[in-house]
Amino acid sequence: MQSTLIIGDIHGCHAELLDLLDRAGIGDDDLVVSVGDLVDRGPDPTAVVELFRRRPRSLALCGNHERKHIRGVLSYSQQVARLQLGADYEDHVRWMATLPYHWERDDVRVVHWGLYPGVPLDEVPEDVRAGTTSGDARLRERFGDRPWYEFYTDDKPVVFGHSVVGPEPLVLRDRIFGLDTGVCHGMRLTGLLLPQFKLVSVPARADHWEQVRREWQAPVLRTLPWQTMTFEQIEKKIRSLRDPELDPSVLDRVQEWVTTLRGALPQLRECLDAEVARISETAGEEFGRAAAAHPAGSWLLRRRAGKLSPEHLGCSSPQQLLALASAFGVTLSADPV
Ligand SMILES: [Mn+2]
Repeated sequence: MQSTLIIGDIHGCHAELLDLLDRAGIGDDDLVVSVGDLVDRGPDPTAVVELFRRRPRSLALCGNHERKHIRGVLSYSQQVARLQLGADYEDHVRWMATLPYHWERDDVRVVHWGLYPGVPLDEVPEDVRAGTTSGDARLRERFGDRPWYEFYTDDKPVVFGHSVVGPEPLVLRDRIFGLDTGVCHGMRLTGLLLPQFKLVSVPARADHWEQVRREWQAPVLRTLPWQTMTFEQIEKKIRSLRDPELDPSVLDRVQEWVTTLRGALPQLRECLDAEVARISETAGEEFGRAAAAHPAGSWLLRRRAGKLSPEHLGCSSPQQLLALASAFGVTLSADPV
């Protein structure tokens, strides 16, 4: 008889996915359904996505993590996954955008996170089904601090993920199944095998997110547009990325880079002033024309007009400061990491 295996949040844990398919005895004719959150935090999102894209009898719902990629809202774990997915990233995200927000059959309902009990699933807002922050706000409005499933009284079983319930799945009244057992955090990957409604589960091979977040920190930081961010944005970014559990060395390097760049300002001010004085002397009335031909022309004109702050010389970003430095042949590192 054909089986259906509904799997909780996989989050890029491909080895455990294979373990689970094996443990559940899933063959090519069986149907594999993911509640969503195929990617982010785990070591191998590419293999997980490709498995669902290639396997004929498979289906993945859109989780809040896919939705972040689709909407281009990339926090740290999405920035990591974007690098992990590599050249195929855009293509995989286009595929994510085709995923449904729920799946329903005569014997079961599946959703990544929330629903309104008694309301048909396709009438429940997408963000509630996906479990985004805005969806959570809607649920709170309706149910207060109690989870939606405590209000679920239907006879039809409902399966969801999204909220880590611990290493063991949540089972209420034998028909409410919360399957996110935190495999990416070193707990377990859990599936529900139909038609028996039998729980199957395998242990995580490691606390993947703990490792992945460290391993990808430097590559992610390298992708940030440090040169064109303002110095203010850089300081803010560094503060927001400081995490006592992460290796601070990359952020320290960015901080040092900024300090070095800014440290060159007095020297650049001297260069500017010397050049303003020289051009004034040689060009006299023609200062404007002579200065405009200089690579630091706009700085010279502003400096002479008293319109440059002596502290930052009108350089609000590294890119501007580097341009000024290069106009005077001062060599500074353009790359922090
Ligand atoms: Mn999740």
